[in-house]
Amino acid sequence: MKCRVCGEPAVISLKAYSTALCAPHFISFLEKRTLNTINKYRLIENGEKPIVAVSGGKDSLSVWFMLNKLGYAADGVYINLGIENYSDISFAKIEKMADLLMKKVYSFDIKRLSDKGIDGLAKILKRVPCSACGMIKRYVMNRVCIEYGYTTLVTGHNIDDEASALFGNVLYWKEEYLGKKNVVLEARHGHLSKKVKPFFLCSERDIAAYAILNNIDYIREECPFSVGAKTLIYKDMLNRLEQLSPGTKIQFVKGYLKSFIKNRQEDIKNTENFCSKCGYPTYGSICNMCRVLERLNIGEGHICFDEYDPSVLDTTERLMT
Ligand code: Q46
Ligand code: ZN
Ligand code: ZN
Repeated sequence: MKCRVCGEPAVISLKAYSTALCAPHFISFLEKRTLNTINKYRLIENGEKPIVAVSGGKDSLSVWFMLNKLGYAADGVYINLGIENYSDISFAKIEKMADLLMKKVYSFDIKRLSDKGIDGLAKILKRVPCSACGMIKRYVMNRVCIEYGYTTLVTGHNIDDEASALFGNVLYWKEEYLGKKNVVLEARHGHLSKKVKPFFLCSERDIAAYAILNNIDYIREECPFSVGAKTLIYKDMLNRLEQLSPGTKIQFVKGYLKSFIKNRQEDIKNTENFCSKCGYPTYGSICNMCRVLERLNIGEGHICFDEYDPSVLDTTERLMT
């Protein structure tokens, strides 16, 4: 197998494009594709200040690395879920990348809320961990953007994430979610940051290859709560379809964006209120996060952030941490 561009041995084949590429040409292919996505969908425009939601996994660390390489100076934001043998390792990978990029990371420790990790907190709230986690992440990440002046929250979602979430929503006709998913969600009312997904046309496999070829040190383990998740089953099914018919996932997601989204955006705008306690967007009168704070009997002061800033550490300090 030879690289289609230079004829050197290829390291990856891209079936959806009927091509194979060597390491340097694959890296530049993925970077160009991402840059085209950013420009075509106006994900990050002149004057915007992006921040990347980082988890320590391949997708978020790769998008953080790539954006900075492409000239988009982006800091990071991390939610420490307090999961033993997972959260600390994840944060160590994030710090390492922050040092390399010389970028700041804001982190929110979930133990600030109840002294417990996500599973303990979820039990108190009578929710499953992923539902509590999703709600807290959405709230906290949006709040970091607004409080620290970032205009655009970047996530590492890829085509496999998008296609599997869409598949699940269609399968159970979850109309309340259909139409809300998009490659870009615009900022609103000064209380909701813009949210973008520069990797939404890149596959998980391509991003893993990009991370490995760039020596990005990411956490290989998945979050323990993802085991048995339906989205993993959908991903597997869609991968099988993709093998039989390359390009299926891209068509599925692009088709949704073209035909479904336009009709739904107006409905969404009309159903949004502001929380009477914290002022952030909600669909009821009080947002879910404020309900959690009430339930735990704690105040808004518990939503605060730690900052890791490699540019203020001297070299010795950095080497010791
Ligand atoms: S939702 Fe669930 Fe993920 Fe949160 S608790 Fe882990 S698996 S990290 S995207
Ligand atoms: Zn080549
Ligand atoms: Zn609120």
